[in-house]
Amino acid sequence: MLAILFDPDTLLHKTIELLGSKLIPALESPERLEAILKALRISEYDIRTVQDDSVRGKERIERVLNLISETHNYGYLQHLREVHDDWVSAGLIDKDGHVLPECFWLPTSTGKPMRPPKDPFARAGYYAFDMSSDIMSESYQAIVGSANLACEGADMLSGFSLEGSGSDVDTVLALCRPPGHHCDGRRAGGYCYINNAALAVSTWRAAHPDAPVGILDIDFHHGNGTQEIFYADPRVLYVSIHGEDEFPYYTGAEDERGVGDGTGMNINYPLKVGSSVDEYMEKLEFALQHLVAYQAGFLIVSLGFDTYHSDPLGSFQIHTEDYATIAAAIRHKLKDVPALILLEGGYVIEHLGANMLSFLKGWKSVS
Ligand code: OKP
Ligand code: ZN
Repeated sequence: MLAILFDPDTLLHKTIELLGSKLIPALESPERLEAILKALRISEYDIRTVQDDSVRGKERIERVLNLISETHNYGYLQHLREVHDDWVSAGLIDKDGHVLPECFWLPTSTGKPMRPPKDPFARAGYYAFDMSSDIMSESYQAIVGSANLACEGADMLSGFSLEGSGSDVDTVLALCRPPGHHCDGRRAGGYCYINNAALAVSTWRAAHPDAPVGILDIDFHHGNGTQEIFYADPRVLYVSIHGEDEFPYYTGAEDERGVGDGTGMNINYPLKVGSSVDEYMEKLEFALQHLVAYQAGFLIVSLGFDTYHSDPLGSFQIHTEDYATIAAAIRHKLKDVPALILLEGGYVIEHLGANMLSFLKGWKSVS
């Protein structure tokens, strides 16, 4: 059975980004999620709202932060929580202003470790790797809400049992926003602030300490953050199919295979700009074979619809009906594995709803 999770707090995050030399509303917008919600409601999917009342809200944030701190840097989390207020107090912006970085940290020959600058203005660039990770007044609330959905989803699935004694929910779709796969635990970037997949792994591990976890990343962009967090981890197999030489530009090559005990546990399938759905399916079959061979007991799907043919940030030739084929292929190969589907990118608002419905139709067609 499929459960869908949503938190209204995630709609509070409304950011800006540069297009050429102009600041515009970011493509990663609340309207994306609203379009998906609308389509799901019209098709009578049951959506569970993860409500935030004040008492539970505080507990929730504490629990989420505890779990996040396994993979995310303490100073970074503090920065996410405080930088907007710090900028307001310093007179840099008004309450409705935006935090955008000026200067990024770069490796140097001095041998000095990187250290956060004291000046809150300078700090923004220390904790980010690009300018698509604006922080506004309510970003933090949305970021924690989004991360919490991943956490709740993993929790729901950890009670799943094939024998029928536990929960019968075997798939959770967490309607996360902001997305997570570009965040490496100490830098925001690519619209991502907390790595929601990493948080789901931490949640799952609390119940199943040594179980192998598989992550299939089918957003158009390489999940550099997820790769980074699990690069040396032998208990997490990360497999990604993504546009070659596209954002985030510096990672995603085939020769990035993991390190130490994690060698072989990171698998990248870069695909050329303009690749067809047939070329895509070929890589997907390889990706699925690896996940099956690994015998993952828990599957996380980082799902982006920016593989859609007309996406402004993607370049594959994938159409609405293809998402059913993709989902059915995943489900067919990994039928008995509890799956947490996390929303990542996808920017053609008018088609996001149909694309999600198509994906779910394909997923449910295999049982
Ligand atoms: C995030 B995800 C547009 C610049 C966009 C960031 C792309 C982030 C993609 N002016 N740069 O993986 O869908
Ligand atoms: Zn993407």
